[in-house]
Amino acid sequence: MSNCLICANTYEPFMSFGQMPIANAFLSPEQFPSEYFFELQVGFCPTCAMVQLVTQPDREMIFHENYAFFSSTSARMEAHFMEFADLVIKGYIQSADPFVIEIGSNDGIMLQHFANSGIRHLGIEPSANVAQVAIDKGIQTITRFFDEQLAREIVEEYGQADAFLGANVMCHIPYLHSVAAGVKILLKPDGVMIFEDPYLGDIIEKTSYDQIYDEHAFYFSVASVSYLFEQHDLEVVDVQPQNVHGGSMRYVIAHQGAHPVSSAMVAQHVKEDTLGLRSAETFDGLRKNIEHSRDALINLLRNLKQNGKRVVGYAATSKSTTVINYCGITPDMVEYISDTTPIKQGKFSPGMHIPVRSYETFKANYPDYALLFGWNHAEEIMAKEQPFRSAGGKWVVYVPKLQILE
Ligand code: JHZ
Ligand code: SAH
Repeated sequence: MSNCLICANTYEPFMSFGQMPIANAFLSPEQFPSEYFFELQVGFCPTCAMVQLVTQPDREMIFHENYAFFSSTSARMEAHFMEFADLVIKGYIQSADPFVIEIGSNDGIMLQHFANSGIRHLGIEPSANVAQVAIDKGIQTITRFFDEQLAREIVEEYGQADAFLGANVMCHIPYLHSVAAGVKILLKPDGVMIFEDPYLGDIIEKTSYDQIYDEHAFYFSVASVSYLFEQHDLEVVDVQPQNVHGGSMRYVIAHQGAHPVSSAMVAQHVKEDTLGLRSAETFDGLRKNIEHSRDALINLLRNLKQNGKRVVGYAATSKSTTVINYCGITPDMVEYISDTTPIKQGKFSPGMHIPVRSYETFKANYPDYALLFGWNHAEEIMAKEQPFRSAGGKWVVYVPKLQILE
């Protein structure tokens, strides 16, 4: 039995992935002996509907000055955050001298659009190396973790905000009550919080279990997010599904009663009941689907190895750490992983220690098969990798189900 981080009631984990390393802790051989592992377990709280990790490593072990994920590694995501900023500028900040805050602002992929438009802005980004990239672009950034205490300090120094933004960060923060309390203090009376994260409904529909790793403390639904904010006299007034990171949901939050609630909100609640997002049986089904997905992938990789095929991984994503370690994918099955991020290249993948090599290595000598760890960027990647296919290369994709694309 564990205690829910949102409503404090007890719940049972529905699945353990076994011992897992930190998803973004790419390492060198001298670090192998001291590599950190923890039991990755996930549970569903029947009281407030929140899906969550049972334990999460300390935040300083995950987010620090050598954080390996830089947001601006995908052209599709660059375009997505330009559209997000544009929506906020045109639709949500009407005051004379608006002030916009973003938590988890990373290398400035979204805030750069506010900075370039001369809008008062502030990024909150605890991982110093990625924050520095934003600072170098002229984006005002504080290198700290956001919580209620920091919210008080910001109000004192800068005043309240018109918009408080976050993408792929809220689900990373176990102390969400402190964040919500901070938002309550920080938002102007008619201000909005807008954030997006991978959506639980998509994870269940696609069996995209690789979204489950140390960084993701929560797997949100409209039901669980509504429950959280109601505790702080805030409410979800709109939801907008997003076609990124394998299916995300954008939530618009406001002070209770300050904005009308959209019909999309009402419709999504109904849809979630149909999807069974409040029912424990759904998660038993998810566990079974995850086990089938693992068996199918590992059998295929064993088979390819027996037939002497060369397989390499494409994109050393955080998600790949769960797939590789849960399925037991070893360096003799996957020769190396190609990745465009300099800080990951020359290192080894967490847990199974598959080498990470530059994208140029992939282009110089195509393998027989590329295992698409960046399946959420499939459209962007397939478009630029036509030459690989023309040369006879095949893709192995495992979400939503195992497929070989010739
Ligand atoms: P991508 C991270 O997840 C971590 P990850 C985090 N927890 C989260 O929620 C999301 O981001 C937002 C490489 N790549 O975006 C670059 C190529 O090599 O799926 C990166 O190393 N070639 C915050 O890590 C990695 O993929 C390419 O053509 O699962 C990024 O993977 C492309 C497009 C990417 O995020
Ligand atoms: N918004 C970007 C970055 C997501 S990565 C995008 O969608 O691509 C998540 C980021 O949140 C990391 O850079 C991490 O350092 C940051 N983060 C983690 N905990 C945080 C907290 N409590 N407050 C603010 N940022 C946090």
